[in-house]
Amino acid sequence: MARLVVVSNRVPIPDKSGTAPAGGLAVALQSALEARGGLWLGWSGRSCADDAVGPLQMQKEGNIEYALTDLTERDVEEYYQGFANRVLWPICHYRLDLAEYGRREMAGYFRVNRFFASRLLPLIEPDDLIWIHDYHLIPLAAELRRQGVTNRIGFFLHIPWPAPDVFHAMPVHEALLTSLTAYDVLGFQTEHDRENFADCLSRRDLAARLDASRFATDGRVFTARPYPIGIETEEFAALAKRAAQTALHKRMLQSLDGKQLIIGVDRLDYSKGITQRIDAFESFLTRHSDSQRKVTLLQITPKSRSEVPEYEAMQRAVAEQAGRVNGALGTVDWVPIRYINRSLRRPALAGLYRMAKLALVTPLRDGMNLVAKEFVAAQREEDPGVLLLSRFAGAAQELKEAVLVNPYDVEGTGEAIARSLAMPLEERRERWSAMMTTLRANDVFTWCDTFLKDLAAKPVQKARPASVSTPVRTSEARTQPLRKAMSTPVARWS
Ligand code: ADQ
Repeated sequence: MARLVVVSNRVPIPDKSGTAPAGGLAVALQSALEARGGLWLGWSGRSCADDAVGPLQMQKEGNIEYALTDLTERDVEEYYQGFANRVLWPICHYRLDLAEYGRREMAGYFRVNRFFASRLLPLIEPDDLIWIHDYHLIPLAAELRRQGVTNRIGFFLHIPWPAPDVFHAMPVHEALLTSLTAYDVLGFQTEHDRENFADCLSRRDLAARLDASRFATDGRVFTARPYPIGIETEEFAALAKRAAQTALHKRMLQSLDGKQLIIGVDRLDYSKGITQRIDAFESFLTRHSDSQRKVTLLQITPKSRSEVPEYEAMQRAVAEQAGRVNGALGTVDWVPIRYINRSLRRPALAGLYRMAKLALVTPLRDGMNLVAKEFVAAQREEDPGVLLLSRFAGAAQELKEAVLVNPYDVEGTGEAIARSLAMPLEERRERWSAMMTTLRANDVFTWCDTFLKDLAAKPVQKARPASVSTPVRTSEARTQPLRKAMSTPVARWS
């Protein structure tokens, strides 16, 4: 079996204390790396002055070598906070209105990708399979090809791929699309995302479609397919079962005092539809006043990306909104919404999912949404809770037996909450068991194996640089090889 090299923006270094079990994705990738032997490279999360980036920090755990690099403050500002989180993230989540294009940030994004390529280059062995993850690193394969790498390289996009009219609004869209054609296998969360990507390619005439999954460009063929990501289904179910015995679980049950628990779990992000969800919950309580004092919504929302102004503003908006609903509808002994801004450990989360009668998973747009899958896996077979799921989450393509809603339709979602809470046991069991069958058939280990099998089946590329043009504007000494590309005219940006 070929060695596996994984590259992602952040790297989940194992927690030696064992107190914070990693999420499903990290577990699956680590087990693939452990089996094949491998390397995982990414950003250390630290930033430093321009001339202070040191050597890679290497750490070996069993069969896996972790390689971490620092970035400069400018890198973090331009590549991570700038282009990745203020252009690509909003664009891929259909928020053209929030995208802030800046040439400096766009150039920084390509420059840091080139830097990652230069860090990875000396570590690559001839037969390695290279698997690159997510929107931070789209041009990485093109940079590696430019530096002579002929290995098989795959890419998986964890977030949605938008329709061409949205993607093409981004000034640098053509360079990004072209750089994706340097991969051997491109993985998307859903068929819909893959089709959007295929439409983008065809509108720009960048590749010829050979069949559903294969595309030809520049004398080579690459694959683009949906690989819906799963969770560690059986392990998560067992975790939830064990969590029900803990003291925390008992305290929580006590504090509910017989009220039904409705749960929402999301990173604080505008794509997650949290404000629309609270509006829907308020609408439900107002139109079904007999339910007041009988339910509690627990919204667990750790802050993320607080350095981006929209996130800071959203944090205030959600807190105010929850406070307003609690003020308007709450009583001395009943708080309708418990709003918590912290991350919970996985066992605690699993136990809360299991206790809940209903989960509100209502993103306005989401690549997959693993919370939906975790909630289902955590349920009790004999008396499962109901999953209320946005049609705009990738998970809705698989979990068709959830109660599917349009999160923009606040009153409709409010009515769906009422229907879900009243759903008879038999219907809940039927829906749950169908969803559980899906989750068992496609868990995160199957997802990982399927992708790697497809990648391993690809032929090794011929030794020649890919004709990928990447707009660049940099004078970084550590990115020497791209002098030529640096002369790319500014017109490419717009
Ligand atoms: P995220 O946007 O982070 O991921 P999601 O898939 O819902 O979204 O969650 C990822 C993980 O974070 C889950 O395992 C969940 O349990 C955990 N998590 C969320 N809130 C938490 C909390 N309060 N405390 C502890 N853990 C919490 C991106 C894409 C998604 C895609 C995933 C995986 O945006 O669409 O599903 O990658 O590909």
